Amino acid sequence: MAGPKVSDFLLERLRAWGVEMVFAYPGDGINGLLAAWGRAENDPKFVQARHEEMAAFEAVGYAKFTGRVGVCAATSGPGAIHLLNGLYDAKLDHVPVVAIVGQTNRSAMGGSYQQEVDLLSLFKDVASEYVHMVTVPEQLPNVLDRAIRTALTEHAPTTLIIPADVQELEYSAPEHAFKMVPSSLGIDWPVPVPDDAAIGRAAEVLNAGSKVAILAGQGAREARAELEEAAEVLGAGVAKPLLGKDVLSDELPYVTGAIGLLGTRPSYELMRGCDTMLTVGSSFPYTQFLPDFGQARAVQIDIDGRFVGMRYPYEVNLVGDAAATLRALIPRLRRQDDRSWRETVENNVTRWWEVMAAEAMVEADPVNPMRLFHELSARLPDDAIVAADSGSSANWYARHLKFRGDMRGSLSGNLATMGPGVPYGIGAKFGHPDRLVIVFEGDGAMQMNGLAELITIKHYWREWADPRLIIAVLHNDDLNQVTWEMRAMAGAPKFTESQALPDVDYAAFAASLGLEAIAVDKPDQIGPAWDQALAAGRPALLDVRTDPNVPPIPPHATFEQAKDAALAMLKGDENRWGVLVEGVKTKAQEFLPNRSS
Ligand SMILES: Cc1ncc(C[n+]2csc(CCOP(=O)(O)OP(=O)(O)O)c2C)c(N)n1
Repeated sequence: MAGPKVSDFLLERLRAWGVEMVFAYPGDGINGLLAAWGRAENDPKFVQARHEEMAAFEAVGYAKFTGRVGVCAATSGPGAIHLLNGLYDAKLDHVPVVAIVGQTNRSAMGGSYQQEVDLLSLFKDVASEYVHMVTVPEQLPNVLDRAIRTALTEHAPTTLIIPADVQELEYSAPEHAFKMVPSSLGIDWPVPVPDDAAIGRAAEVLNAGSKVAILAGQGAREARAELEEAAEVLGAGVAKPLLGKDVLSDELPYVTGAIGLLGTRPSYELMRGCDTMLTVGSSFPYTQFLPDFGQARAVQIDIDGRFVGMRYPYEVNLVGDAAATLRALIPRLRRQDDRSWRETVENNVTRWWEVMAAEAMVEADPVNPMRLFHELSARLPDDAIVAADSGSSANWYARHLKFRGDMRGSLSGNLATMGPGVPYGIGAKFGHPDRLVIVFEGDGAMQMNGLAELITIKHYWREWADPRLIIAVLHNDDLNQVTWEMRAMAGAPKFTESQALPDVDYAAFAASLGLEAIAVDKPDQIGPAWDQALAAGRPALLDVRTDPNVPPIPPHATFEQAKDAALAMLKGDENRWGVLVEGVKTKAQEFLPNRSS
């Protein structure tokens, strides 16, 4: 009897690595693999997306929300090409994903054969950490194991190319022989900590300050207790870049929330006012939101030596595990007895949340998008998972959701691509079938990817222990983020041909798939709509008619940006009057009397 084929061994090896599912789409470049999947009784589980880009986003979402490696698979040529955007999302947000792709038979390679694309070149950039083609069976364990280990080590996408005919060869293991590369399973991690002298230099900088700001990114996720302790001792405030939104609870009075263009005013003020900065696990790129050069002395902690020392002139660059390095640092920190800076930060934060609540309740036509987020915030269970797409929803996600407990959240932080919202949600449900998952997405992103991927939800939701995956669509018939960016940055009016969207009945589409579908076009329907969706016992879509004239401009928008936006409107923006009214009403909330005092 013939032994297992290369494709059988590949699946066996994935199982041995603990891979439980592969997000994928078929094609004849991976027919051998599909046949093996049938023989393996679908273990690991083949999760069928509508499009390979969605399969890649699902793998990214799965990896982001579980911390495990995400695996996706696609056929040669067009299937492989479709994976790219999702894999770039993984690369830019530092997420471990392995892509397995087919290729034409070895005998046809180089012959401009049907669907033959130079995959090694195609994946060279996105999978720059590791991309290899398996051309003989003995290569397989090593190439697969290294693809997985490298993805986990470098927090990056890697790719494995297997020609169709190689998938069908009988597997033969590498021998104890010249030019053979054996391989073994598993990996155990070091916990790197900088040496004592470096910790001492960092402590000296931090102890010399009296107004300390901490910037805590996604690399600090496993260092929650240590961050809280360091912030307590130093009397610091903590700002969070978008991908670090779930690193520290927004209920802590000194956590200023998001930072950056989508960020909060207290984060902005924290960085404007500090004399010392400690960055942990973040390579937040927008220096204009950091202290001025020369204003603050700064220390950085990062696990990856390639990412320290840039973005700001740091005095001490510590390469180490966030939690372990903070644990080494904390005993060397002097408690800041003057708590006045901390009090200022806390007052700013208290005031900020009041402004957010007031802005959410400003009347709009028909629904203020901020209220959609605001009304969900208090209803979220402590272990909810939230994803947002790129678009105006990213602004409201950043500013209006108060994270606490074990909540997790993410979006396409660095690639900022449209379209990952729904597939991230699906990846999250496969990673955590027992947790509530919420996705916020614009109508443009729904038309781009989300609608098709609702079909994937219809296909699988009955397998999830808690079937609730709720998609909230910001239905404003506009590519609103672009409209606002053009107004604010370019001083240009809305260009209708580019930004106006054809109207679609999202609720009707969801209903046609058997999902709970709720249309909302009045503000007081929002709360009941969330309650209905949360109680539905099946996935739900909220089709919410949001007002495109509510400005997603940050509250600290510069005078120049405000002036450009005003000029844009004078140039004949079709939404001129609504925009001016909503902008003024929203902005006014900041200047109303302080209700906490
Ligand atoms: C793949 C991709 N194409 C284009 C863009 C540029 N872009 C960023 S946000 C946006 C508009 C999003 O519109 P929509 O999904 O309707 O959300 P809204 O801003 O209206 O809430 C566009 C076109 C992008 N980020 N990614």
